[in-house]
Amino acid sequence: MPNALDSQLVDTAVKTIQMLSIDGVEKANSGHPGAPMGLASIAFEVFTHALRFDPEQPSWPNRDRFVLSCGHASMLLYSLLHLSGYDLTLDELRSFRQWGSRTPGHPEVHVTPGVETTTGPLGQGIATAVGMAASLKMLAARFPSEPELFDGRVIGIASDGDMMEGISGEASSLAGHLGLDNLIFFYDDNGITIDGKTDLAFTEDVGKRYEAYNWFVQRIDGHDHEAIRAALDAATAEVSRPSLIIAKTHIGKGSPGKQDKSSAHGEPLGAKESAATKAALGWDHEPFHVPSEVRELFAGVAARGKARHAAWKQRRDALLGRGGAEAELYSSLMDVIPPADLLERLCEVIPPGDQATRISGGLVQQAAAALVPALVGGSADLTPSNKTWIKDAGVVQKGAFGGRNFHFGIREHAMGAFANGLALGGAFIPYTATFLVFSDYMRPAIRLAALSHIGSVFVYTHDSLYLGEDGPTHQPVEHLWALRAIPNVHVVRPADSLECAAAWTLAVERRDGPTVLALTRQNVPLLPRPTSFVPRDMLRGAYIVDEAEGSPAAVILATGSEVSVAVDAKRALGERGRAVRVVSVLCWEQFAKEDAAYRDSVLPAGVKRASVELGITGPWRGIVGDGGLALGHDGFGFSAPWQVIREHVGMTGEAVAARLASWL
Ligand SMILES: Cc1ncc(C[n+]2csc(CCOP(=O)(O)OP(=O)(O)O)c2C)c(N)n1
Repeated sequence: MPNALDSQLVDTAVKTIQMLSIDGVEKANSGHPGAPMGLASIAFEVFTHALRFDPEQPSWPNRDRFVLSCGHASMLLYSLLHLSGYDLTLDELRSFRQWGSRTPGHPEVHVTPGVETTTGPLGQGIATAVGMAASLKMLAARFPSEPELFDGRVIGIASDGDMMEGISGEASSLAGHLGLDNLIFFYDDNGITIDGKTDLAFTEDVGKRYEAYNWFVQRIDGHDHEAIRAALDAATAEVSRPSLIIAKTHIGKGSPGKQDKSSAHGEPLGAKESAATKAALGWDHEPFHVPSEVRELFAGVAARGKARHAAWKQRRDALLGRGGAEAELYSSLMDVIPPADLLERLCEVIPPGDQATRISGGLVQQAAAALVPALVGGSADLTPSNKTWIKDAGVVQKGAFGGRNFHFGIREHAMGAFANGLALGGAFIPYTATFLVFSDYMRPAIRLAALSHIGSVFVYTHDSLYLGEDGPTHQPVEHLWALRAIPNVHVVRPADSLECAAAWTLAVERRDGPTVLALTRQNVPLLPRPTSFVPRDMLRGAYIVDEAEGSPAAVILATGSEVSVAVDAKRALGERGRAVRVVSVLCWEQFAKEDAAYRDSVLPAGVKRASVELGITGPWRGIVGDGGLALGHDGFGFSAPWQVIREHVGMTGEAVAARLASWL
């Protein structure tokens, strides 16, 4: 750790951070100045005293990660990234919240160098940070010959809002259980939220709660630099527990009219208050001024980081130079390149005959895990139902991070964010698992994965009313479309075992956004395929699984368990002299990205369309168009054996054929 700096210089640096934040918000005439003003001292100490980073190479795998969970304080982060030497100019700070800038309203990981994760929806940041911390521990465990290769930490700041959100509790409980001592969070205990004082709604003892989670809890004055540094040092020295540093701070610190008021939270100070603040703090400079001594100070920090990075590279090169299993593993984790013939290899393991896609999916996943060491994950206490356990690969647990399986407990929301953190760690392809209906419990994390281009894989079994006796509380109806409605999410619903091989291929190969796998509880038949069938067509998202004999009177689009129903209906229609084509829609989003010629060849213009999917029909109507037919189920489900439900919802081959025949 560096020695304490000259206090005058520290004071100037802290004011610089505060002023940049005020100026950015003022210029944008929008944003949140209060938290950055109150957090400037903490952020300064984090970046200059604790954090190990190389601003010129922000993706150094063993960098310490900084996570601003209260993303609304984004100007704080942008100010620090600029001062620290990241590729973020003063002009970018001047363009805060403007079109095309690298300084959007809330931090976005794929937009700004140095931003580690997208934050703004409160609670997500700290939960994602837990996954990041675990990923570093898991990397360390994989390279025992170089114990310091992955000793990076995750340091973050969370606000009252973060602490109130349930996801932070789920994730922090998991972090404490796992003993993630490389995770250090400040809690900005300023007692203020938008509506007023926190005690309007929040009176618990957060510290005691975190102690109960098995965190090391310290309490400090968040404007006392010595105390901040001491707390960071103690947190760093702590082994076996994550750290929470509860820092009492003043929102809007230094503003004569707004300090400690909720009015400091979400609106610019305004010209008058801004001038009053600068006068009160003795800051007599143009907006966006950075004193040269502050630049120098941060340049020194950057130089230290660069040197650390260089030393780390030597260690890494030594590991690679030795060759052998660790070197090989390093490359396969850092450079995830799935085998070019992944689909073909996965097709080899599919079971013969009828099978539930959750079971075939599990078998295929085993094979994928053997080929791709980066694949790690777990279930929210439904492992035996989800079939997602990686055999002979061990479990990740406190003090033993070499495994590949997680027990997430019944914490779906945190599980989703944790997976995103694992993916952002840069070395793993994470998957999670639960029932499809509970995707609702993790939807915000899925949305952030999509927005942030994170390749998490979300496995959902029990994907329809056919889960049966558990009834409507457990039966997804709107969920497939609710997930498809999130931009950049790929929803993959395989129809049979062979399509499970395609599903996992799509999921593993897709690294720029999340993939949802929807798998059945009940058996589905292995579909017969024509000799002309090209397995790689499955990867195009939709393909002709059963061609019409003669010119088709209609194309039937079906997904998952309804594809075999559509095939049966096609046969029944054929007996009545009506020729239809059956298209399996494995992943509509993938199909939409295929070239127009392919799409037209599968779904020719001018041919009538019908859809068959056991869920809400509304969105399908846009696809089948005027005059089209959408068969599904618009309502909640039923508690009964699945075969009984199937009869009642009219999803047998005969019933579907009858409805298609009258429509045709
Ligand atoms: C999930 C979620 N709900 C609501 C909001 C809107 N929001 C932004 S900040 C905030 C609360 C602000 O209080 P606090 O977290 O204490 O931040 P501070 O006032 O200290 O800046 C709210 C409700 C949000 N960003 N995320």
